[in-house]
Amino acid sequence: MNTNREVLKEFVRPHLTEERFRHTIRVTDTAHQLSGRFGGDSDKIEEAGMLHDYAKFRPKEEMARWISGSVELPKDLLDYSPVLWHGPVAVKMLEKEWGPLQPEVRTAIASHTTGKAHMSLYDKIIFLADYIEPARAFPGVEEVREIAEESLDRACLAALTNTIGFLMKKKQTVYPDTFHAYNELQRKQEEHYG
Ligand code: DGI
Ligand code: FE
Ligand code: FE
Repeated sequence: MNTNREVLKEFVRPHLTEERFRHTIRVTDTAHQLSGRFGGDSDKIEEAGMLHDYAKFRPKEEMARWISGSVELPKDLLDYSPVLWHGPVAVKMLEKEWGPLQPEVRTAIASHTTGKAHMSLYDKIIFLADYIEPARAFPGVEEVREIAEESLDRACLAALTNTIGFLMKKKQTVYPDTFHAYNELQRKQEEHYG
């Protein structure tokens, strides 16, 4: 068995519910499948997948303190849903509670919920794996899974389109980085096919 996986499992398990722990394993396995198709280093995928929801259950007040207190974390997060805070905050908590993270792992964890402009291969793989892991049942997820067989960019774009549409239909705000991610990938498609 992968020793790194065992170490990561025991590290994250106490921080997650059983259901969230199982989601974490599914995201990591899905990320490895995507990486087999699109590339990337498997140790980095493993770490980013296993750690991406590390801060999911931290109290809102604690996450808000991390955001206010860190020079690196964008303060505008505080104007948006607390659901968006656990990725960026996890990176800061992990530096203290786990150890140094490689840059690719940091940004993949930080951007896994919102996406961002100029996502790296790792950012896209974790973002997409979180969206399409086998237990996800959002409307439209099956189409995103099919696109993910062929194109990482088009699959991320489809996931972003669904999420933005879903948030708007529910009359919720959308974090600007989500639009930046959408715009960049949409523009890329237009340049290819337009
Ligand atoms: O932590 P997970 O439940 O595994 O998934 P996640 O970190 O992707 O959180 C997803 C939720 O965040 C999803 O239900 C949509 C919601 N959300 C709220 N505001 C925004 C947002 N997602 C994006 N991309 N942008 C937003 O502004
Ligand atoms: Fe998450
Ligand atoms: Fe997740």
